[in-house]
Amino acid sequence: MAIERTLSIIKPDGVEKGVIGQIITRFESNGMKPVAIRMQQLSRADAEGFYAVHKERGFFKALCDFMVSGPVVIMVLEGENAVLKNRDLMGATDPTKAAKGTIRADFAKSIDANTVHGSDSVENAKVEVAYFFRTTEQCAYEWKR
Ligand code: IDP
Ligand code: MG
Repeated sequence: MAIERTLSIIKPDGVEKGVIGQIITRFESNGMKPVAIRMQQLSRADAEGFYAVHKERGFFKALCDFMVSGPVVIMVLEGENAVLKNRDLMGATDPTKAAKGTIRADFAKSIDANTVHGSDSVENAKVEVAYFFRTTEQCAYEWKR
């Protein structure tokens, strides 16, 4: 399997709840390593640009309002099959439908405040990683097998 990189965001509700460490532990215990991490208060322009694919959707304004409501933790995760693995660990978008033991099932309150973002394809991961991190801000990690 290929080593991939994916973008993960711990949304304002996850930061507020104090579960940054627990969420990163889930990534690390499932074979993914952060290669870049930054805590940031997103501006409205940051949030709208990041979620531009959803700009015609009814929930776009609420989503951007939520994403600027407090600081987030943005990170690049690296590991085998990282894009899908992260999506599996996150659980479904709607936390009431998320599988038991997933991040959203365990920590999320609602579809708006659903604790984490994760890229949904290798192609989108490249775009999303580049949106937040310069190449020089991403560390190289030598995988020991
Ligand atoms: P994802 O985060 O699981 O990839 P997307 O469909 O890409 O889900 O939507 C981006 C974000 O927009 C979701 O995480 C969620 O917070 C919000 N969202 C998506 N669908 C709805 C909806 O039907 N109502 C309200 N918010 C939504
Ligand atoms: Mg998505």
